[in-house]
Amino acid sequence: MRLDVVTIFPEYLEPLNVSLVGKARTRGLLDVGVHDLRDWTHDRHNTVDDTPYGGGPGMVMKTEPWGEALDEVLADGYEAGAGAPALVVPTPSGRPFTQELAVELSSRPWLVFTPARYEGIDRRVIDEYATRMPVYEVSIGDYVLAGGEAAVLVITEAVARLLPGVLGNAESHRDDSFAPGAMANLLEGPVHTKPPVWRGRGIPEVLLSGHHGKIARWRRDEALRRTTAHRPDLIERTAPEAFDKKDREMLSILGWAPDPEAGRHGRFWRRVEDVEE
Ligand code: 6GU
Repeated sequence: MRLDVVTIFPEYLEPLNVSLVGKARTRGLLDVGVHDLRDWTHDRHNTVDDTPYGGGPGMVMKTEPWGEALDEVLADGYEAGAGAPALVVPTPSGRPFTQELAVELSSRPWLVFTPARYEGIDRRVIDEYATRMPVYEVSIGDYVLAGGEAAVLVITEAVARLLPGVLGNAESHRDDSFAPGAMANLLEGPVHTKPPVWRGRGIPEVLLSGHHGKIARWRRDEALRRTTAHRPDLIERTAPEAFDKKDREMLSILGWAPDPEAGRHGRFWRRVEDVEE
């Protein structure tokens, strides 16, 4: 896979040299280009922004540097035979970045990222490139960052670990917490390693039992415990068939009960205090 990033802060993308993504690069699984948007400015001050039409606070990134930069980066990739490009535009007004979208992006041969600063990029730039290639406007969560560079790092890491050969075990993605198409998406429970006692704290007995069935059940119960506590929405959107008898027992212990109107609202379990008699 080829990745290009056009930014006014190329040094912000240094982490792409490190750890999983860095290793994928040195192993030739990932070809990354980071480009300074200001290389495509022609004035003394390397201006990339201007005041917004219609007024209002902040500045807007100008069309011309982005147009020239993207034309050149795209021409270079085409020459190198990178495959069909897609533009990834990080923006708080984008669609939510999910594991499902990470999987979709990981199947593309070439991603070009356009992280913006200020109030964003002149809309005409995105509209222009959308006539030539798929454009993904993506948000990484419900909060506002000062710029899109950190989002590029987030998206890149989520995508890179899905590429063939990057992680050791190809099977493992299927069991990711948010793997698309899973019966239920549950958060992972706790994990432990040696020593067996640390500051007086031991390991749950069952993990030392060697009983694989009991261990799997314990992990599932812990996942249910954690998910009800931190992400009740994941329980509520799970189809009832995804919960077996033991799951239902655990959910009941955790204070969850079948929704009396199950089926009509597509949610099966709800917290007992929400249930009306
Ligand atoms: Cl992708 N960019 C910015 N600036 N803020 C964000 C974001 C992206 N995702 C969430 N907040």
